[in-house]
Amino acid sequence: MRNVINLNKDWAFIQQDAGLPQVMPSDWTKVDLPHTWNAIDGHDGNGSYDRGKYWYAKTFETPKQPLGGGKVFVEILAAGQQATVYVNGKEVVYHEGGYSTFRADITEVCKEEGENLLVVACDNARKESVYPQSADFTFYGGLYRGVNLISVPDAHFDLEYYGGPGIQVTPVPCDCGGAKFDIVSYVKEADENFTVLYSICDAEGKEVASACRPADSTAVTVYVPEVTKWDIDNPYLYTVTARLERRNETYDEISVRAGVRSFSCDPNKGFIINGVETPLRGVSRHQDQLYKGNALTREDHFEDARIIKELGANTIRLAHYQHSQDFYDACDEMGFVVWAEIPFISVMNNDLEAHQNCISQLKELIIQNYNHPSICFWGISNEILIGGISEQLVENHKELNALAKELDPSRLTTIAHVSMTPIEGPMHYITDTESYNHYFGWYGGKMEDNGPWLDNFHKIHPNICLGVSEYGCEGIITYHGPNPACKDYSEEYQALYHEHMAKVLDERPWIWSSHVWNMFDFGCAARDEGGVAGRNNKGLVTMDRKIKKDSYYIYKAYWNKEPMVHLC
Ligand code: GCB
Repeated sequence: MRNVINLNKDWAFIQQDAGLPQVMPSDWTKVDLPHTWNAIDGHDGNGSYDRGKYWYAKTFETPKQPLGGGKVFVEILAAGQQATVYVNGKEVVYHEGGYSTFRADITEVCKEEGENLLVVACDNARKESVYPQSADFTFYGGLYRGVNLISVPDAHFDLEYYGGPGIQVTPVPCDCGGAKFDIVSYVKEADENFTVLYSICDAEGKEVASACRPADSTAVTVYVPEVTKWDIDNPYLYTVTARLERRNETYDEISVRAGVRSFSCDPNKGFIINGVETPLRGVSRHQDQLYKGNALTREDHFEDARIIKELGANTIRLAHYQHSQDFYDACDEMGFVVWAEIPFISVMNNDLEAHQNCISQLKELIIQNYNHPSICFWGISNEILIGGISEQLVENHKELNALAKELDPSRLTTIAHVSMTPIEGPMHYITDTESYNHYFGWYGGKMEDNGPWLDNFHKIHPNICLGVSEYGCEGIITYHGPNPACKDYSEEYQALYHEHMAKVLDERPWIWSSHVWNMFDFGCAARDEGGVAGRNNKGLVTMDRKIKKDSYYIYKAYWNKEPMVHLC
């Protein structure tokens, strides 16, 4: 059976390019994961934060390899932003992109006896070919999600293909009240004597269906005659387990959760889930907190999701990159419809290498997160217009969209256009749905411009499903201006703006989704606005999660089924 060993404790860390150590360094700082070296820097608003190559080291014993032979993998849940991993002085993997999981087979370099030295060099310096290249948030560096060792027998479920779980489950509801689960698992080194046993259990742990396949042909469709659907108000989850066996002996086992739901978008009816028109109204989220940076625990992720649930939102845009598995788990459990995206943002690099990075980040996003029922949309870019609309830009988008559809025909694709993307032109009709980031009432124009702009677009493109991917304005809790109607960073103006926007969106249920920018204030080393430096203050809640701004309560009143009660 597989054995997963958490390696989060007792690392040595050094904040300089120290070079590859040969033995466990005794004079480096002791840290536990998750860890970032930017947790407390980048808050002075001068744009500078510590960006460079820093080193982590840890010793470990080679795990016992099950059933003789076997393999050992190191799993890095994410490393900001480029990382090289060494075991006993040998490079085992180099990875670009700070938001996805990657693994390396380290069997050959592990010692049979005694301690091994694992070293990771993380580098968050700007690299031209790695996205994001330029964006309005801090690119934290470090081993900010955690590291595991995984040992498996020679015959095992795949661990190497783009960091995926080794199994893909696509549940499709049938009209009869049941569902078919299309399942495929990816098996390594298993001959014709192996079989894969699949079992589907309901939320109470009761098996509702099972199947068995030879290991060389693992795709199967399993029918469950009666299902409870996954929905926003009732996020019902099944567990699908795959067991790799030979002569009744289990070699490997993996379990993932799955939810049965149907969804679509219609230009006039908006988002439809399980046959019910359901306007998606919610928020965007970045994965950081004050003085923790992006080194968040599973509890931190779940707490964020809980605050968003309490607000009454039914959707979250996970901007602008792949978030932690913990957060997708929270969304599966709490019933959010998720828009997940890659950091193809602001500015495109024409080099082929950069385009390849974009492609591999999209592959990782989809392959690693395929089984999360909360995800309904893959976002292929955000505001990628600096430099204008070139033929290459359009081509790259078409290619990314086609790739997303090829890897996952069961979901819809989307894009976040910058406000000035022309209403007509080649950036339209590429993705299944489209959205605009609009800041009328903040960066330019008046808040009253939003409604007419949306109506006009809808008139010109009656066949495009239109959403509002970002809207918002800064609101700083310590600032209360004399005139709430002035765009002055005050909490009052922010509340006035959101009161207007909540109504604009409420009156247009055909807008398939809208996402407030942002649920929480977030780290942005380059900003110094309204007297609070180093962060973007457009959150409905402060970066330390301690204070809910006035605008939070506007949405709470709009979106919650429970009436709000004011106690004097
Ligand atoms: C945008 C970007 C987002 C920024 C936001 C802002 O359009 O997509 O990354 O943070 O504007 O606050 O300016």
